Amino acid sequence: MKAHVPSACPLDCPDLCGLVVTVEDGRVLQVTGDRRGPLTSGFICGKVRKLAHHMYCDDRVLHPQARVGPKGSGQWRQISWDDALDTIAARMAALRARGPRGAEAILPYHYGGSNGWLTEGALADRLFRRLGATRFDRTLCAAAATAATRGLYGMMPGVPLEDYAHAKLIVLWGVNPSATGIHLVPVIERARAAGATLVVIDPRSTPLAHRADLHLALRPGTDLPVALAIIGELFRRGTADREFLAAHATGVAELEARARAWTLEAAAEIAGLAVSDLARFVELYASASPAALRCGWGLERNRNGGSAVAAVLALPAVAGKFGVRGGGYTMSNGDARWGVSSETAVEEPDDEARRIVNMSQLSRALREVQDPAIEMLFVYNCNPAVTAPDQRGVVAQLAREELFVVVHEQVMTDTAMLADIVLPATTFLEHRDVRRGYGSMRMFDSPAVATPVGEARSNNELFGALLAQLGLERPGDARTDAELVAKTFGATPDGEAIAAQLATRGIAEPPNGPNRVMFVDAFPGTPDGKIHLVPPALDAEARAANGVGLYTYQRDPGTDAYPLALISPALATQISSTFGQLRRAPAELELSPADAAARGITTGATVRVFNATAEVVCTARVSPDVRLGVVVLAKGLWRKHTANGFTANALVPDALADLGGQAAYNDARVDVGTVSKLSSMGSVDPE
Ligand SMILES: Nc1nc2c(c(=O)[nH]1)N[C@H]1C(S)=C(S)[C@@H](COP(=O)(O)OP(=O)(O)OC[C@H]3O[C@@H](n4cnc5c(=O)[nH]c(N)nc54)[C@H](O)[C@@H]3O)O[C@H]1N2
Ligand SMILES: Nc1nc2c(c(=O)[nH]1)N[C@H]1C(S)=C(S)[C@@H](COP(=O)(O)OP(=O)(O)OC[C@H]3O[C@@H](n4cnc5c(=O)[nH]c(N)nc54)[C@H](O)[C@@H]3O)O[C@H]1N2
Ligand code: SF4
Ligand SMILES: [Mo]
Repeated sequence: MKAHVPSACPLDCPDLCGLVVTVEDGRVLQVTGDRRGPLTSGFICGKVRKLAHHMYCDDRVLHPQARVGPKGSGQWRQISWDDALDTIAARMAALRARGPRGAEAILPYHYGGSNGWLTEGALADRLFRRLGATRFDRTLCAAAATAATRGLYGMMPGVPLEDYAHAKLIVLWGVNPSATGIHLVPVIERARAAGATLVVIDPRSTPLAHRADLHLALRPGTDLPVALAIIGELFRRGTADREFLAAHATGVAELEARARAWTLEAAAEIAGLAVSDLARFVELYASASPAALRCGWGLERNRNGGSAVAAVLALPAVAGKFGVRGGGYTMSNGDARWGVSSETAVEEPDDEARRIVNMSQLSRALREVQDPAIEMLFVYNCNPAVTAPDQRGVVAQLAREELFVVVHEQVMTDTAMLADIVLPATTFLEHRDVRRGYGSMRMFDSPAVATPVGEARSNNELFGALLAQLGLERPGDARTDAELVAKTFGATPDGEAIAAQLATRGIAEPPNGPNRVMFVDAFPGTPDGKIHLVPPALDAEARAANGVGLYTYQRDPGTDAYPLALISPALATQISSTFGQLRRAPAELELSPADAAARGITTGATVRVFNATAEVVCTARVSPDVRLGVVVLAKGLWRKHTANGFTANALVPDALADLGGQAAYNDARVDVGTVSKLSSMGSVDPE
């Protein structure tokens, strides 16, 4: 019998859509949007409308399997869950038995691709903490932005996306909602219909840049001088809101000094912009209110990224844009105050004395970390073979015979291909999860609505079984999803209020309401309740990373040999690499008409994108939407999408941004050449 059941989309997307899922005999037939949340409005993106294709595709992992041939050869033997768990638990126990730090030879590796509180942390964290495995720093995404936001404002909800409808000026800075958070687009259109001005700051002409009143197509990695020059100019023109700053901010004089070092002319020169366009931005921003600034993640992924986000987020403070509905900034609305923590149910504190590995430097860790070296890598919720920097290094390390690699996955990803044991994982309609939004300020508790395919098991089933098998369970541990949820929400009165909301409609608002106005009823979560414009801790962190400190521009890493900036923005059809197995179209490198002409490249040509580390062979597309000196190869492509099995990540150095240990994807510098012939093995002869 067909049923229409409510669910929610936990994919790594700001919108957190409510869903209506049509299910028949445990099988998903259709997925559409519902109206429980304020943003979804009954429509969802094409990716999730086609979720059934993902769930029932030929690449789905159905059973546990062990490799039989050499690593990566794709030869597998189906094994039982019991055998798989025995093998893994025995290896873990043996490493642990070597001594007090023996288990540090185990490295868990995970991100939050489509995972909420039940499938991201919970029993996995409990297992690896109790084992004493190497700890792990989650830095593939938002690490620099989070460090900057929390440093300046602490935990503080930003402008709710639905409040952009009230804005008279909307600034989209390094963000492309047309692909990465589509429900903001109609809100922006509503604001524009009511007379709002739209500014887009992005090296590419994104769909909204085409419609914008002003598009600043800056060079990648130059947001810092641009934002500082704007701040400096606001001070120079006397339009900085000194009264607001005196009441609500520290570090004003210090920021002013560092910003005044930049003139509009100097910033325009470095960023490749017209001075008049920068001046126009200053005028617009100084005069319009409410002004809503949506900061994305494009600007954090370079050596200046943390400082750049900090400077951009300082703008509404300097210009006095808070205190009205629709005024201020939005970075991550995951910082809404919920009064509950997913940590509560883990039952095992993190031992900060244990060593930690930065996930953005996976190849380096597998190659260099000693005493003990990493012997077992346990990957879940993640696809590092195509999402981490230094792809060549990562692939070479994963392919080492001595490294035991376990991958818990829904589909046979490029990472799973390099595993010793692959375990079948449920998708989000096949297990329960609880997720709070980072754009939409809502939380959903979404039950399992479909029967897991094959022998797929959820993360908590897997990690719960390993805890039991290794004798690491303790009396009173919350074990089932229901117990974990009860423990999480039972810990505080706020949690109980949220649980009551979730129990009635599956959706909850933050205890103090979702649509707060910054500096009216939402204030910085810093200890003194003030904005810290130059937080000493961030200054010190940046200094440790770049030798000079916060707000100090590090020059472009381009060289004569590799002059082009390679950026890797999101695809509309995938979430990072998720759903990539469904993509048939080959990878396309986009480049500007002038850069293409200078190299004799036309659309459809096979090209080689290269630097000293690697090369990627793919098809070129000449596009007027890309600015001079920039080439674009999307993030999340799979190895099958290029002619030589490497993607943008092979060209990405494993150096880090200035804050948060963030991967500096957009610091890749390359050149591009045509390719005369392509052998069947994908090796190339450069022309
Ligand atoms: N469809 C879809 N939606 C997604 C995702 C996806 O993969 N696909 N990913 C999700 C995840 S994990 C995240 S983190 C978010 C990311 O959401 P966004 O931040 O919107 O995504 P990106 O495409 O990475 O980057 C946004 C823009 O930054 C620009 N950019 C690149 N370098 C710079 C720079 O130096 N300065 C400036 N100002 N702009 C720059 C790019 O051209 C791009 O248009 O989206 C989420 N939503
Ligand atoms: N070149 C370049 N690379 C980038 C970026 C960039 O800008 N440029 N940005 C990056 C960004 S923004 C991000 S967020 C990262 C994302 O990096 P990843 O997290 O590695 O990427 P995803 O594609 O989201 O991979 C998630 C995987 O987890 C699996 N999965 C989903 N749910 C579950 C579950 O419940 N259990 C288990 N066991 N598995 C599950 C999915 O099938 C999928 O294969 O990539 C980064 N990579
Ligand atoms: S990926 Fe984003 S837009 Fe698509 S259904 Fe999920 S939350 Fe909504
Ligand atoms: Mo991300």
